[in-house]
Amino acid sequence: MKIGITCYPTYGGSGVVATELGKELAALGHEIHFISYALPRRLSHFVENIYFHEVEISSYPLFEQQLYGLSLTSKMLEVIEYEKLDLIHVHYAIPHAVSAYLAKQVLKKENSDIKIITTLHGTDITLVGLEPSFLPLVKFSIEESDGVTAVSRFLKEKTITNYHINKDIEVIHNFIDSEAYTRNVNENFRNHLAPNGEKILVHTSNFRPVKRVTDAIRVLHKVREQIPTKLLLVGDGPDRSECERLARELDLQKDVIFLGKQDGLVEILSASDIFLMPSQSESFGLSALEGMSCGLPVVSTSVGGLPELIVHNETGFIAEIGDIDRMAKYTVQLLKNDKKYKVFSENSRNRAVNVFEKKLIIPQYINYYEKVMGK
Ligand code: GMT
Repeated sequence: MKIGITCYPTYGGSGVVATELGKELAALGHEIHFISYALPRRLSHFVENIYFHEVEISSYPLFEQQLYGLSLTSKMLEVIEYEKLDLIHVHYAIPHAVSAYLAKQVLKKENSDIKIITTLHGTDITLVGLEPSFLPLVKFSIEESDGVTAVSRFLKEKTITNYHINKDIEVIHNFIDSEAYTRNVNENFRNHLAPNGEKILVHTSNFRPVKRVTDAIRVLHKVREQIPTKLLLVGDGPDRSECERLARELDLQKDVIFLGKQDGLVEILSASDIFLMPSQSESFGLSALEGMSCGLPVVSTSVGGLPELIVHNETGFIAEIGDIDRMAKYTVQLLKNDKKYKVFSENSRNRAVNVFEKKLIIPQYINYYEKVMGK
């Protein structure tokens, strides 16, 4: 198949899923055309069967704001026509699904039957899409897509109830390359981070308010009352300054290690003991899956799709949003009991491999493409 993929190219789960999916499809012989405003981060080197088309955003003195949605439609039109695409798969509804819909309408006049598949990832449905000004357009673009997938059962249900959508939505969970994401401890690195043999908690995110990163710092504060522990914070975003301020206020500036944006996640996850995910909203939790694949038990909140990923009392523990005491209690339980920790760590790895490995999930996308294409 010849497939166009549109996603946000920066850090973020939807871009990661889109790019890794494209790479896997290309490896299976499909021709993949990424259409985005910048090269997706995970597409850093040449891959056979993958092409990149940059959306040029026109500037003109009259346009005080950029016309990204329209520029994207124009680029889609060009790529669909000249590369003879069979379908366009857009990741994150806003504005990608609308841009694709418009391209399809333009091409109808030329008897094209390009198919549009939209994958819903999270805040496109649970937060941004619910803004009254966006809601009707998000609903419309979902209803007009030829196929729609959601990354969890939770997100599917939310879409149906919040947008009153009467349409089949296919649940296809996030996936992991469990061979790449496997525990590989670099003792020097671990000793550097925790020179006195401290335990290590880790959290990776884009530091948006929805991730409640400050809760991870408060959990560390509680855990340290019982066990010497460090917290690695990977990523960057709007709440980073607030996190740095809180770490200073709690006198944890030496124990909260801000690593910023990082590419070498496996090394960092492998050096850690427990993954913390205190999110307020999380449609699936790809970063927690990356941790699980590296053998980390996850202590998280019970929101969104997290219970579809984390099995309470088997691969980690689930608590209510903001319940710092409980998250700290669960963390201490695991850190204090080596035998229990080992069982949870193995369960985490096994669940990542047996349920969310890319070899199991990629065929679900291919089957869905074929269904939508009417094959
Ligand atoms: O919805 C977002 O926050 C954007 C999106 C992204 O691009 O980072 O994240 C979502 O998509 C991931 C991949 O499908 C999911 O694993 C994340 O749980 C989800 N984030 C949220 O729901 C907050």
